[in-house]
Amino acid sequence: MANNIPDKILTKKEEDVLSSWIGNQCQFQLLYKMSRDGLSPNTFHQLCDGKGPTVTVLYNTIGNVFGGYLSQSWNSNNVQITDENAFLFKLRDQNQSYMKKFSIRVPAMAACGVREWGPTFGGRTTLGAFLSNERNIPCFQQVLPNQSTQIFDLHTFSDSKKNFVPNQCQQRTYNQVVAWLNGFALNGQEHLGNSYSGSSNEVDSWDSGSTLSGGDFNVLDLEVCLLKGTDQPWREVPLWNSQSFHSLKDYISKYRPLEDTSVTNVNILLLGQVGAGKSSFFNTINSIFRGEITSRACAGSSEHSLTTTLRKYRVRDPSSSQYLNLRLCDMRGLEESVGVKIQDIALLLDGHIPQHYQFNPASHATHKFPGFKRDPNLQDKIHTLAFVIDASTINVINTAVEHQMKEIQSLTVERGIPQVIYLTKLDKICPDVDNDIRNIFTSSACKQAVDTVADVIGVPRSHVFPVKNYEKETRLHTSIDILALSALRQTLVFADDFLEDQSEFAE
Ligand SMILES: Nc1nc2c(ncn2[C@@H]2O[C@H](COP(=O)(O)OP(=O)(O)OP(=O)(O)O)[C@@H](O)[C@H]2O)c(=O)[nH]1
Ligand SMILES: [Mg+2]
Repeated sequence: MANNIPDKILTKKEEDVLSSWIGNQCQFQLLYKMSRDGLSPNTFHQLCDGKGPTVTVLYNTIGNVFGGYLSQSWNSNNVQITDENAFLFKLRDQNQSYMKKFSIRVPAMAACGVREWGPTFGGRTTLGAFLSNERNIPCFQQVLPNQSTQIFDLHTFSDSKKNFVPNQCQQRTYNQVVAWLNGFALNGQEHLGNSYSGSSNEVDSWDSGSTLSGGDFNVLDLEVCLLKGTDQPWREVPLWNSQSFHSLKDYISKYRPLEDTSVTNVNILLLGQVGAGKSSFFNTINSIFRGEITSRACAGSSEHSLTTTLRKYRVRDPSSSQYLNLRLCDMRGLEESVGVKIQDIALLLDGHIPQHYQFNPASHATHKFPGFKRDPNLQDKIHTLAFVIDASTINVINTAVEHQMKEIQSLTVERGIPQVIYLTKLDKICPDVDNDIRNIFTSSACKQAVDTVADVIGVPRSHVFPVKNYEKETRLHTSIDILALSALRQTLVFADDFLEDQSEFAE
């Protein structure tokens, strides 16, 4: 075995990858290092309990580097640790870079805080009963009575004579210990695919037989690092995995407007300043369902609004060969001089304005316009208003446009139409978000933008949805999809609220 073992297991690049998976740029502060502190559950708990979010990293003799992240503190209370953000990872396989993340599937069984065990990820529902029934037996015998009991995704070690614990570990140099021991023979076990996904987020296929350790529990070192600078997210962070993506997409595919009404599709009006990203939002949703980047709605930058007519876009879901039960209504952007007549907005909200209506800054629509609906019904109305706002310009928003938005808001309030805000271009205000969209919920710049826009428009912060439209990307990204679908899902919930109100009103 080589003697030139590096002092620190993780490279800077690997720390950065872990930070991006965690969703925040973190500093790694060493709490426990087996080659320095000895192989002892007691010492591990003394140094790590109650400290905050940590990563545990193992470095085995065949060159695999793997471990787990826990956003909750370790403890010694003999309880399961619940953690929605936890994940397992492999960073190197036989010394080759192999960066894969395995997300949590059962947050209630993310980890075990047991005095006699080292870091242990995963668990079993009967753990509490198991421990209390067998209180007199040393813990390792309880959980490892025979190795066929497959319970933990990653159990590192427990208090056991089976562990080779070097008594004079601290007095020896690191390389001496390594050379002498050929690694610490841990009595841990690994069964990836129980509380944690057995396949990496980066691929959808099941990595059958995939392991973190490659079957080798002889480790050259095991480190537990405290993560500093992990700001608390300002909103609940979604699980950025394909499971969340599919459940959001399924919800929207299967969505049917409230049954009590005659409405078959809900109309969501995309309204906002020129260039805010209205057409791009439709393109983003359309791309997600089509499975590739599409650009049906013309999007781009121009002095005046690129979109000049009303388009009530349908979105086709190729997986069911049907259209979604919603229409995304894209319209001309608000601007100081040319703009849209406020009367047109009122007529649009009430369902009078037909598809392809050309907004005319000089005059508003009348019944003389072809297709003008004299007696619109509930199906023709707008059921939710989505203000699309460019986060990079909210502090310099034109006062005339702000005034128009206030007027439009009064019109929607009078009619009881729910309002949401799609806050776009957050990638332009925060480099961390530009780097990785999953940083959005820990970015203070994004939080500030959400607070400001909620204040300026006058809607609750929970109605403001950060989104990132497809613009420079050439392929779909799960995290971008999750943001856009989350915003659309909640919009549909609000549209149903409106329909429910309307049907009660009609009784
Ligand atoms: N960086 C970034 N650019 C975006 C985002 N959304 C839209 N864009 C870009 O902003 C520009 C304007 O987007 P559009 O979708 O055309 O905006 P619009 O609101 O439809 O504009 P008008 O139809 O002209 O009123 C385009 O160049 C888009 O690529 C986003 O989330 N991030
Ligand atoms: Mg447009």
